[in-house]
Amino acid sequence: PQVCVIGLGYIGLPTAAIIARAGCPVAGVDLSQDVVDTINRGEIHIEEVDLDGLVRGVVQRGLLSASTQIGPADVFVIAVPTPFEKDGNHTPDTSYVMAAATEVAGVLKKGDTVILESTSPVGTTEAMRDLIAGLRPDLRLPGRTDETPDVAIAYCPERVLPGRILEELANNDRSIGGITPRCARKALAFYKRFVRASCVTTDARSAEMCKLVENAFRDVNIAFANELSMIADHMGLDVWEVIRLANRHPRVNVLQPGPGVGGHCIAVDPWFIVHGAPDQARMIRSAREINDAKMHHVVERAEQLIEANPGVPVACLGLAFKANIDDFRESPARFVAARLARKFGDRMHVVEPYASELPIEFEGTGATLIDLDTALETCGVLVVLVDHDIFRVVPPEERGRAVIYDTRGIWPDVAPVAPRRPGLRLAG
Ligand code: SAJ
Repeated sequence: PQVCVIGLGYIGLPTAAIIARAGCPVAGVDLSQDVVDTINRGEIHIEEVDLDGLVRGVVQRGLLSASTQIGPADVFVIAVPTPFEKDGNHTPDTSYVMAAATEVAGVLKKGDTVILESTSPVGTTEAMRDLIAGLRPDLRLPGRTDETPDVAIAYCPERVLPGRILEELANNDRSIGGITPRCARKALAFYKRFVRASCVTTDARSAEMCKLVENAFRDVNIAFANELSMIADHMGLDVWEVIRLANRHPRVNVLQPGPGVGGHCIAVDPWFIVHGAPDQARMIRSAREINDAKMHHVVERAEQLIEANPGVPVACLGLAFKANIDDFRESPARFVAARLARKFGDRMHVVEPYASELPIEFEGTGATLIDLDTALETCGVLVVLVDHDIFRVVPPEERGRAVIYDTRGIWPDVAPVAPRRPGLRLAG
């Protein structure tokens, strides 16, 4: 089939490339002319392991091309962002999905399949179907006719980890939710072309909820670890030691505390559940609040430590939202470092091997980007914000004299005592 992938970002571009590799011609559509031009040159605008070679190959073989304009296809895959509104209620913003569906409606023909992949609130796929129905009264749409519908509509979320996207796109199981069972079967036949793992069919609403539940599950578990770290801080306990011990239980697996939860999924998706069932989703809401509060807790603790060591140069280690990636968006490390930079100015330094310059909000603060060796030689206070491998392997003797706040627990020898008294080391 001719495939059209709408949205060529972190999910859409790798998905388009993998479908093309499986031999289907793919037309990618994106709003950005820059993105489109880059892909048509066989290049990529995002960082992802092995994606550059794959995209170059499928573009050269004529299997993938990009455009700002949509054209006819047999299968449409929508992979556009679904943020939430900054209105205080975290209202999901499905306007990009609906805009994409409007474009699809313009070129849709009998026999086509439309698949939504974007993480979406429960009911979005049906809302998309209703929108298309309004725009295309000439087509019989699934769930709205007793006769065989003219097109199939399904929801099929991805569940890939940044840094492992290509591998996980092919090897992770998928849930495929059809508006009707027939829609699910049509989408299943499509995914079987490039997914090696199991594809499980269900209804669209269950598949929507399944994606939200996966990320809420992780958020709640990280919130448990972050709450523990704040309890341990209050009680003067070593949270890492307590977790190490507890995890020796065969049925306990506490996750790792950190400076908060970042990325574009785990800190967002649980709100879609809360928004859909505000009175019932109590723990899921608390988890979000706890993980957000952890960022402020870390800022406060770091401020105390820095103030207790007047005049001493400080290095924040890491800006990325998690270890060993170059993605600085929605990053708690970046939030903490920027707050400290604003407060402590040119005493502040940042070490981020994955960055070539500091993000915009550091401008005018006086803070500078330095390398790890310089930080270890010149900074008397180290605040560990990201667990990059390169930080993990620094031996104790190279950070011997520094006062350390290790929010990720990468250095087991660092005592996790809260900085209630000047000069004490802390962690957690
Ligand atoms: N984190 C901790 N402690 C931990 C684990 C993670 O503080 O023990 C933090 C990380 O540092 C990071 C954040 O949580 O700031 C999220 O990182 P992550 O590795 O848990 O997840 P993401 O955002 O990279 O990818 C998640 C994955 N979802 C789940 O594991 C349930 C991925 O499979 C999804 O496809 C992705 O969200 C998505 O696109 O929804």
